[in-house]
Amino acid sequence: MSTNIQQVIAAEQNPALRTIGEKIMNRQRITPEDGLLLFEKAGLPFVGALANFVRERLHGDTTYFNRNFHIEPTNVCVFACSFCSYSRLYAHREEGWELTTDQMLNIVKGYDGKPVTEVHIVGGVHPKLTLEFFADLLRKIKAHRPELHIKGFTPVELDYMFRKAKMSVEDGMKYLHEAGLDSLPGGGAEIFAPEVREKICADKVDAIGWLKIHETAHQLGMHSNATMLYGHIEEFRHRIDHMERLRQLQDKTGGFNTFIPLKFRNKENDMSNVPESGVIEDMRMYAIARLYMDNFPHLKAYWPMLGRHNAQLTLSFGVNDIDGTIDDSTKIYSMAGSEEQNPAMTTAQLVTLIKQAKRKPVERDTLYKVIHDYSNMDVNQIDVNPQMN
Ligand code: V47
Ligand code: SF4
Repeated sequence: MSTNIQQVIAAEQNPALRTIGEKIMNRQRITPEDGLLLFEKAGLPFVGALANFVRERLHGDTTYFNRNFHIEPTNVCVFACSFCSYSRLYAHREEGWELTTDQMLNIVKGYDGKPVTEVHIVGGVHPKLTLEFFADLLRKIKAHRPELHIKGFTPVELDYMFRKAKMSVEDGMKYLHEAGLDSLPGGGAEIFAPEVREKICADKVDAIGWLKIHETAHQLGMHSNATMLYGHIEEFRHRIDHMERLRQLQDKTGGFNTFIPLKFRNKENDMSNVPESGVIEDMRMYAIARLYMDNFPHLKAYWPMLGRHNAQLTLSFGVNDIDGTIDDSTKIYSMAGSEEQNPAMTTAQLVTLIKQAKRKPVERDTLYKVIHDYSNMDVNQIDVNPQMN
């Protein structure tokens, strides 16, 4: 493996890129300037080979997925992010949806007897859905199925809930954690740089607020993920600034599990005039993320956003996780024009997708504990065993 990567580095014409390649090979951290140079000058074969080298050094061929479903309590939202195809303003709430606690509990009960390990709860910011409402929901889900991991709420939702309840971030996070919240998903981060944020999501929690909520969760012993919405009006330097802020917080807390670059999709939103990135740029984004985020154990390609075939391709460009079965329980990405209009994959389909990429499919829980290694299992065996679907 190392001989190949040495050959790739030696064959690179640009001496500055060769120096970056050597740093990566020698486990040295690359700087923001190095990251910018990779975005500006490096071809996909170069960053791709390096990212694959790092991925295999960390995880070999292991590629994780999980069995999960989403609950989207509402798409009514007080904010008006211009990239969002999913939300409806409070003034037009009759066009949106708003689930009751019983309806959400019934969704959870619909998975009784099925081997899901995680529920992902995220939605719009509805002014009437309070901290107390969500704490009650968490308690009821845990009372029904204590072992189900609840990954829920972005800092956008949390910041609004805490402020309305007049609670500090510390007290609010502690309260929800005690009610049953296990970890935080990565959403709401978008692009941290204020000059971009004010154009695409001016009124919601800023970078400092987002990072503070994740830091507080980490201090409570909770884990979380981080995302970056890329491929719209941001410049490469904004991507580096975003990743650098996350890398610094991770140095401090070690609480992030996964970094998830999210490709901007441009259907039915106020940024439909902005073209979507192409596949080469997508793969370069994943590869450079793997090289830059050296203290993030995992890099995830979220298949409902990227489409399953491009998600499969990312497995050669640094990615070691493709998220879960989903079971057609999320609308954020289909409404934004993803090719996955009804995102759902069986365990057998996920295993096949990973095996086709010549990787080793491993089911994980939210915290990356191995649940089952499918590398030596025939996919037909999965279908006949209902416990595995
Ligand atoms: O913050 C909204 C993004 C995010 C669009 O932690 C869009 O495991 C592209 O964060 N085009 C929420 N992206 C989803 C999210 C997430 C998803 C899956 C797994 C995890 C995890 C987290 O969705 C938002 C925003 O960045 N988003 N609209 C759009 N048009
Ligand atoms: Fe609301 Fe989230 Fe959509 Fe922004 S991205 S409008 S905060 S649902």
